[in-house]
Amino acid sequence: MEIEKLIEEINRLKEERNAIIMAHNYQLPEIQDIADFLGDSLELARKAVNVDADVIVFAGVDFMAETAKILNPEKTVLLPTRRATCAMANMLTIKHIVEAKKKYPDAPVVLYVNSSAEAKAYADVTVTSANAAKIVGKLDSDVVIFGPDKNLAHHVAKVTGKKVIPVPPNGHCYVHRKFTLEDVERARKLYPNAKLMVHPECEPEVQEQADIIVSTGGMIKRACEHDEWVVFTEREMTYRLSKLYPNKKFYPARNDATCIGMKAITLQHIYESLRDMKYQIEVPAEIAERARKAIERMLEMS
Ligand code: 5XR
Ligand code: SF4
Repeated sequence: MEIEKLIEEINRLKEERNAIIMAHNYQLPEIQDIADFLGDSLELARKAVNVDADVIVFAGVDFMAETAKILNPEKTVLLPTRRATCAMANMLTIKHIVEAKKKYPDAPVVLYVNSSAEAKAYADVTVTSANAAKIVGKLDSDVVIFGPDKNLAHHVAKVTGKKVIPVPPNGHCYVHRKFTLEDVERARKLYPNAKLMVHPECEPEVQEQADIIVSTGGMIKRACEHDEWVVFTEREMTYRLSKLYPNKKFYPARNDATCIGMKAITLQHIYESLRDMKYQIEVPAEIAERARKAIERMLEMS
């Protein structure tokens, strides 16, 4: 189908199904352009609670769609393709958590929202990059089990002074791990007036060079502070920022920092997803209930 026709069909099906499209900031430009809401996973999941729709097409990766489903159990949540998955979330297995728990039975389990629903069911509390240090600081324990992002674990340990046990031992995001000090140097040479906004999933040595360390939601909030930025996160974030702030300049720190799971979704998938009502995200009730408790605890504590 031609692109105009595809968009027309998507809009027609959206009305027919009483559906809305939510898209993460890393989605392809053409998908960002048709989305009803854009944001990071938590903003989207929270937004989903307040919308009057029966169906949510979630253009993002599986753990984000699961979080939306957990917070909106009565709505139908569709993931446009099963290939939209997060390599970092997939690194953490229940076995990692159970084994760490055996070694440190009194340590609370703190999980980054970038984790599966099943893993969240084993967590005492979930965190985002923005509130991780604050929440760990508040917990009544000097040792915490933390996963799956080792870089975020490192940041939390540094800020709180607590002992942080990373699960798995080397969890990371391959997209954010691409950024190196050479990218920082090149950015400074090419764009001497720009400031650096760096995602906390980047390596600690890159984070140390940042002007601000922020999630994608934080990048949007804080871009107003300067006119020119080099952006150390998934490439499409610069599309999102440029659309929001047409008078500012945003440069991707690397053009090859793209997330395969995010990029697996196309307009064609979104159309088929609405046409065939696929792929429906289901979280078993018992897991959903436990995961929801960990998420709600985060919302209370942050
Ligand atoms: O998970 C990602 O790759 C992106 C992100 C974000 O900044 O948007 O980290 N996901 C968020 O849901 C995590 C929030 O701290
Ligand atoms: Fe997961 Fe990294 Fe992709 Fe985010 S960018 S969805 S953390 S693999």
